[in-house]
Amino acid sequence: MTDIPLRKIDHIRFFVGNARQSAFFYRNAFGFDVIAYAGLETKVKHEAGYVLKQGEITFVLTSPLSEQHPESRRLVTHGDGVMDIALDVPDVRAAFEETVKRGAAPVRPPEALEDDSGVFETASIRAYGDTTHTFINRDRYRGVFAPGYRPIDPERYQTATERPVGLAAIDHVVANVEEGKMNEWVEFYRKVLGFNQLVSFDDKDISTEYSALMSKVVQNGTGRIKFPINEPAAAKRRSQIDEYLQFYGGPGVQHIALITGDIVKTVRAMRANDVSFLRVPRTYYDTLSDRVGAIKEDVEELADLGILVDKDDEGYMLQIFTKPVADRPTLFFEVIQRRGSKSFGKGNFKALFEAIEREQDIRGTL
Ligand code: TYF
Ligand code: FE
Repeated sequence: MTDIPLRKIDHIRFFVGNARQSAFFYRNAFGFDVIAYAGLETKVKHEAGYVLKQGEITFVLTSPLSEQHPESRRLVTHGDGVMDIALDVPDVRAAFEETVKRGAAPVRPPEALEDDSGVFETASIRAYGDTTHTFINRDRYRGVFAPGYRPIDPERYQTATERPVGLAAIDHVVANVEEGKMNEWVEFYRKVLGFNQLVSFDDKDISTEYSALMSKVVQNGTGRIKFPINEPAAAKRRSQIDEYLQFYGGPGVQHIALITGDIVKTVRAMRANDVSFLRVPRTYYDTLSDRVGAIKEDVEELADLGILVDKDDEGYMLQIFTKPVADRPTLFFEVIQRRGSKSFGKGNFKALFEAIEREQDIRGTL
């Protein structure tokens, strides 16, 4: 199918129990600036919203202000998590009408929201589980984020955080779907949005002794938007994907990978801010040089911080994974630096999944 013209991921919207406190976390631990707010003080009655920015990354955190909020049940079903991956498009109506014609389920029809700052256009379709994609166009909008939002009160937060973390952009956003559904969702992105399949990992690539998963990556025509899709695969013990599906109460966003230009600096800063990362055994670093050859970074330093390295024929990449950021073992983050490689770290899957399984074992969910 032909591409639906998409410019980039505009923002990721999280639905959380206490947006005020989540904003504090993403600001002080992840290094985001809190730039805008919506809520009772801005005449928004049903929810509170905080807009956070770092580099090109925009996160929006929303919480319902009463049970009457149409999405309030999400919190019981899913806990905190991603509700929407918003896509910046040149033409909201065309994107909505064409994707619905190709089989997408409509969630909200095209709407032009207006305030003193101009016109803000939006429309939404359903993706996996309760996750949606909102098409957004802000070409005729000059406001800080969207109607209802005002710049954050400087009494509340100074714009710039004192300790820069250096996260720059979203690299990919990963979905977990039920067993047997991965190919259906790959087809959805191909058919409905005109994405291409980039790579595929089967259970042989990524099974450890105990558990397994399969994964395919779809991307848009420009390669700027990448969505890996995982499903659990049968194995001796319970897959991490099954654990996610149980605790999230269905399919949803598993992890968001954020690009940095200097992963050592970024991970140092996040660790200093008390972000918890997964650890692989120290022996991982004994064979690192044999596996990836010469790299610019100091291997001792990577070992101290727990940063993983993988390479392909175009270069290498460095990556690390946080532990889940909520009480449920659901959403987590990846920090990634690319030095030529376009890969997803296949060479790290075994060490990484074993590290995840050690956490599952502690939780009693393996
Ligand atoms: O996005 C990816 O494909 C990599 C690898 O549970 C990965 O980050 C895949 C599944 C998973 C954790 C990491
Ligand atoms: Fe990833």
